[in-house]
Amino acid sequence: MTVIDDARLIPIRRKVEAGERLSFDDGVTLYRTSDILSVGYLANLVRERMHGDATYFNVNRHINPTDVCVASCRLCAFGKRVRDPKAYTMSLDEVWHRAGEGWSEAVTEFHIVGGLHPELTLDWYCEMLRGLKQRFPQVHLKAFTMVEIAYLARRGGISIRETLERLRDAGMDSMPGGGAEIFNERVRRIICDHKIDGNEWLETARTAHQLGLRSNCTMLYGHIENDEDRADHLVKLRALQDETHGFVTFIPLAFHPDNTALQHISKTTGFADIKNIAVARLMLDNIPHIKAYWVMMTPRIAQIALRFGADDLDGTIVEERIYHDAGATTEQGLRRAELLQLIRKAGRRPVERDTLYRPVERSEATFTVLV
Ligand code: V47
Repeated sequence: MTVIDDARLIPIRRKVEAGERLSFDDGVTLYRTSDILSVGYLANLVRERMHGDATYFNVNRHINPTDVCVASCRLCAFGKRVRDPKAYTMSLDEVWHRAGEGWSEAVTEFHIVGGLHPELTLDWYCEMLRGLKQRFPQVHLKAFTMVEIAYLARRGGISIRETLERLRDAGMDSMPGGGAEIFNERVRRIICDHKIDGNEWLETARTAHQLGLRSNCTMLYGHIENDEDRADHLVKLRALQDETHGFVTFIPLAFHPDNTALQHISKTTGFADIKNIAVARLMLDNIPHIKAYWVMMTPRIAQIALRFGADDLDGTIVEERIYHDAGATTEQGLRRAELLQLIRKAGRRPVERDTLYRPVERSEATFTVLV
């Protein structure tokens, strides 16, 4: 039992201790309070109830086949116009070659996302996936945000379901959580007006889950959204999860303003980053994992988050572009040993996992997924 400084949290503590669901209003109250220790205490209670001391990480590699993007979102520093001399698009051979580069430790996951390229076709992406599976049959392909799927469907003149089926049949194993941003339309119109809207993002996720694909989900905070927008976003994710049970992990993403059209906005603080982890753990009672994405939070804050509701640090990554284009000063990748050290020094028990959280046993160059 801890001392609760903010009396508004007392009814919330009662609900959390009784395992009851929190409401939209509770979410707003949690975002409004400065009593971060009480919020963290409650989030840690839930985290330990669900996972004990286990803290997950994976050995993965990010691949961003192109930064060409037709969307021009104000929030983004990664996407470039097709004629921008600084834009790049990898050939299929380059994607396959890049996938095998980097550290010697065998990766268990490729995390593949890119811009909305006006010329790359669904067939091109399917060939990319088939080529990766052929060369790296043991590696899980977590590929394409709901935004990329919806764009490929629209360009190809086919349904979202058929697009997902074709990608799945070509080797897509699951999907990352990006592109959700904030579902509120007022905010979305300002930060990413050329993207699918919140309902379309949710509908695409629903279809993916109905096809048996698992995915992650995210929320971008620290720009022009308010407490109600964030609580609403979490409640909408929770409602879809009640229906499909398809979300594996939630990742709160802090807005990085550098080199974006919103660079006048201040960077988020450590306080906000920790708070977003804790509130997510409390509100998303049906999503198994909360990820403290170290690239975005810095390894130091991500480590603290392991005591405020997070049970996952993400992975080795090797080469990150989206956050580094927007001013992230963290490393491009971390070694497995560094992730182990961060987790152990937080007094937690590291568990290497695959994308679907099955434990992994490994030597340097090979791994076995324990089922
Ligand atoms: O979709 C883009 C966001 C996302 C900026 O599923 C920005 O395991 C902050 O989704 N500042 C990509 N955020 C990252 C992402 C992700 C990362 C790690 C793990 C997983 C997972 C997913 O980053 C984008 C967008 O929401 N983003 N620009 C920016 N300037």
